[in-house]
Amino acid sequence: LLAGAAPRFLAPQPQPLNAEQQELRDGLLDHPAHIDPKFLYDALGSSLFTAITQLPEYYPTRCEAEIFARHGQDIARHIGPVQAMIDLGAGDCVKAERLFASLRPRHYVPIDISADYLQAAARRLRLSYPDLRITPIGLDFSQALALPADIGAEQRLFFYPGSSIGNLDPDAALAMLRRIQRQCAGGGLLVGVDRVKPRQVLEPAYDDALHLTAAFNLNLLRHVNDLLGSDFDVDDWRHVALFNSDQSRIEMHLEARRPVTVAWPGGQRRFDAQERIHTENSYKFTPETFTELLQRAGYHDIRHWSDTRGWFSVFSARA
Ligand code: AVI
Repeated sequence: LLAGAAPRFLAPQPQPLNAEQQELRDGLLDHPAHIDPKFLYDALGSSLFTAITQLPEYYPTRCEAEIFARHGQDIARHIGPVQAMIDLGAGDCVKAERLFASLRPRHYVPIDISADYLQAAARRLRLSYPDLRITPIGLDFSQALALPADIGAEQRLFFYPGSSIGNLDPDAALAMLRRIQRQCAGGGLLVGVDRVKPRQVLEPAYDDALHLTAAFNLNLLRHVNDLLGSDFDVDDWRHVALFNSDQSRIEMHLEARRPVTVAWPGGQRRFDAQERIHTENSYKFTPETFTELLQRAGYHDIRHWSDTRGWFSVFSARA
């Protein structure tokens, strides 16, 4: 300090935002605002989703399980021998586990953005399957799908159940299917896909009587607060789910109950009452639209199986 100069106190400067924080900020400043659905899955979000799959209204999980129970042997025959089973968005790994007996993989590679949840699931599996090699990978595979070199290139099966492919916009879904195709040339893909059906069935599945889906959607704001340092108050927001038949998708939004200003280090956004943040799309397919998508992504020898009501389909395709 120079003699006689008054001491100056600098206001603390906000830290520069990391890539994830920039993505969140850009989405919040957009019109309309949006948050990528991958941010639904912190530890609590993953647990809430597991609870949702047990709701009477949320049919996809039960329909898919019915397909594997009824047609598992036929599906396994179509797939052939499996060296490594790579489970995209594995969560609690329960779906893959049900197929171990029929597919008999030697190596199981569960991948999930929610790394802690995945590690706990892998620990549980290791106790039940001491002879199975298990390599859990905590990864956001929505951008890139780099697999460790020790996962052999032969007889790879990518397992992408639950219609998670439906949470990607059409261009991103095609890009994802192509990325998988490049990673498993000579192998295959087993993918679950939700089907178009009446709004009266679709909308309650995403807006259930116990409000678990509302909690799942609202929990996103707490996760964003953790990641971005924002000050969302969950009580200011309402869960909205609707079927957009033109786009063939369920949309989830969070709607401001009153005028709200949300601030984070270095920025803020004012939302009017009833203004929405778009938080998820869940696309619904017909067997024809999904077959065409697989063909465009370079797959062949495509077969599919459905539940008795024709609400859900499982596709097996060669890469
Ligand atoms: C994970 N994904 C396939 C679910 C779906 O049905 O789109 C996520 C979900 N969102 C609300 N409920 C469930």
